[in-house]
Amino acid sequence: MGSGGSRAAQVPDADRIRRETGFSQATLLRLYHRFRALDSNKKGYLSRVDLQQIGALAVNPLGDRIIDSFFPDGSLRVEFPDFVRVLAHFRPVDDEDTGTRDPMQPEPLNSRMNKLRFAFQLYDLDRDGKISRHEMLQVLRLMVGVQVTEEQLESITDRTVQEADEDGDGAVSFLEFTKSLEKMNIEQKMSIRILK
Ligand SMILES: [Ca+2]
Ligand SMILES: [Ca+2]
Repeated sequence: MGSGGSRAAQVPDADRIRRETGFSQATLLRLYHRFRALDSNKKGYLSRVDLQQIGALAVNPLGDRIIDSFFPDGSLRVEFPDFVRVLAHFRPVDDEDTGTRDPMQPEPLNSRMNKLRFAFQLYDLDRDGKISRHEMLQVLRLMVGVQVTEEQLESITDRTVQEADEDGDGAVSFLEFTKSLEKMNIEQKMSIRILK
């Protein structure tokens, strides 16, 4: 790994980002090149328009929501560490895991729980910790496409909320969300290959 060190040195803050995200040195370097290529007029950060050039997001029905999650707190620019941190949620499990994780370190960003947290906030637009019926409807509208009538969409929404809503408050809490997705292979669904 000796020669890799000097190359990765080009990436600002490389060691810290690697520890935090679990990306290998080589992947981090490639992501950095990708970041710089997406940065249309060499601003040093990415705008919304820059991110819309990522093909995997352009074809994803929730692509716009995912792009939103690069901009917490209404900021308009994504710096490299934030770019990598969001992408780390989509890092396929087992891709680069060495199996020698330090138990004192925080859970990796691509763990099942962190992927679920990330997915949950794509639904929970007002961030009150619950997916309301209305929020569920908006996501399902993005996902089911145009072949479904408004009426069918309403009934799919009702069924989806009812199936997950264990305490009967008409909304889906994070716990209810994780339970309803228990049988789903979220690790696989939430893996997007950004480098191709
Ligand atoms: Ca909500
Ligand atoms: Ca509930």
